[in-house]
Amino acid sequence: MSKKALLIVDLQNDFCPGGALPVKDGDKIVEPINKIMDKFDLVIASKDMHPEKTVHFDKWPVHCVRGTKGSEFHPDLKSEKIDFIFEKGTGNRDDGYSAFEATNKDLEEFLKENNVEELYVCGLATDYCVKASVLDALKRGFKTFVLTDCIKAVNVNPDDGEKALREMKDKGAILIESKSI
Ligand code: VGL
Ligand code: ZN
Repeated sequence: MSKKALLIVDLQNDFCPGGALPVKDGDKIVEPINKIMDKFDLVIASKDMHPEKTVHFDKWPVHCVRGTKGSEFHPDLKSEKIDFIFEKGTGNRDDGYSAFEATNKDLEEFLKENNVEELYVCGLATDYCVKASVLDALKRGFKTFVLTDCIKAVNVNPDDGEKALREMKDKGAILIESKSI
């Protein structure tokens, strides 16, 4: 039987208000995500997990450094329901935006071994790690859904989130709201 997995991207303190690289309203998606976790065969998450020194910090403020509070999940996320955590951006020469770049386990292999054919993606941020993960999932042939009320964008430029959504849709992602799960 093919399975459905929920992928929660980078719902970490540093991407929420008060964090080092805050996404506006990043914390607002915790509740709708908590509500849908039980509807999936598998719940997995990615974590941005950087070393203290990395080329990534030439472009971004220092965030999600391994061992810091900022790298932990938002405290209200029901993280005990997460079956596996994929760490990415762990080297000092890569950005590691996509969960498919995880270094502690190969996400594609994991999904195939678990007969996952449908991947539902939510989390932070729409215009970077969510987008990169969704496009990589599509390239690998997964039926890929984006939960539009369970994502938020960094919006370095004001319409980056909108553009990212359009690009994901154009490349084959299915945009849905969490209430229709
Ligand atoms: C992210 C910028 C830098 C993300 C990670 O999780 O979307 N964005 N590192
Ligand atoms: Zn990062």
